[in-house]
Amino acid sequence: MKVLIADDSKFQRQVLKNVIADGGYEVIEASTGEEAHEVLRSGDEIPICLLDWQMPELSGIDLAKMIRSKANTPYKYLILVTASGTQSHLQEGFSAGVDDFVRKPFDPCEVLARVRAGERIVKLESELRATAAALQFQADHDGLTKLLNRSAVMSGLEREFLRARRTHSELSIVLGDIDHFKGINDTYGHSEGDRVITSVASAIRDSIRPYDLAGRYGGEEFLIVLPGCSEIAATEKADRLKYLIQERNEDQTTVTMSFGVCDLRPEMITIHDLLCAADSLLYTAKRAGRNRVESRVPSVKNETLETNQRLAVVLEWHLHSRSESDREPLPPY
Ligand code: GH3
Ligand code: MG
Ligand code: MG
Repeated sequence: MKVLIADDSKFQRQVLKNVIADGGYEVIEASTGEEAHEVLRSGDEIPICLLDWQMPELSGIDLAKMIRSKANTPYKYLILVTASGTQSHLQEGFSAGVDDFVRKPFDPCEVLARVRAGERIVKLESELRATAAALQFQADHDGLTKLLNRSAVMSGLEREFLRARRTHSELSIVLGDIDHFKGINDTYGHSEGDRVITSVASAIRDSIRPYDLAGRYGGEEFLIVLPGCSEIAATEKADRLKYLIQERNEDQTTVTMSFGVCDLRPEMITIHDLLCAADSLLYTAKRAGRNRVESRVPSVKNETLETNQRLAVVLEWHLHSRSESDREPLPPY
């Protein structure tokens, strides 16, 4: 474990360094408060700091206040090294965020004992952080697929919905449902059903960008939230995903999926308006025979007409109708 010693006296630094290095710690030295601040700012993970109270410009107390002002960082155990041990000095140190004191002239065994006490606290804090992170992951994620669970993906959608409305940016969602999944369970068993769900989830995870969100919306239904993504791009993404899912399962089971894709429109007031629109397009895909993507933009890859020509028509329609609140239907093929 690393220990920072910040002291402007070379002699004091050397004495402290000998004691602490002999205790099995890796010592990092700083000869001024500024240098110590720079070392800590550089991102080097140093959990224990011995700070000399009296340093020109940036004192140990100033450093302690700066360290404590940073929220959401791993805990640093701060030991103030001081020649004075008056009640008011101790109070000032503790209220600046210091954990412990070492008085000069110091006893080497006592210094080491106080550093070891710090190590225990830092380790406990780090275990606590790891446990909290694991619990948070469990609370937000689905146990089978490790995608976001329904409530977490809905919260994410709510956040992106509000952001997109406020910044007038694009937002699309993809609602996907595995076709005839009950048949897969009935024919091959529940564990094969679980494997299919997991493989769909991993295809989704591999298809999205780090800032996109994907969650298990229901048993075999998935919601993908695509911030900054147009309906055309989202439709193409769903198309690619549809093929990827088939490809990844073709050696085991025939798996197809149907998708409803929808973007945020001005008339949509809540996320439920957006979800309803995507759900109704998903329903259209199911009724139209499944294994397809439905949006208000036709799925380019599914069509047999000359793709480029059709894409030009779709693009023109899309650009033209974005300025109108009520969209015209797409020109027929
Ligand atoms: P459709 O094409 O219309 O979507 O038909 P479907 O059979 O996929 O849809 P339906 O809603 O009739 O059946 C979904 C089934 O998914 C029913 C449920 O038992 C099963 N299911 C839900 N969650 C899980 C799960 O975690 N594991 C497994 N193996 N099956 C699940
Ligand atoms: Mg289904
Ligand atoms: Mg379903």
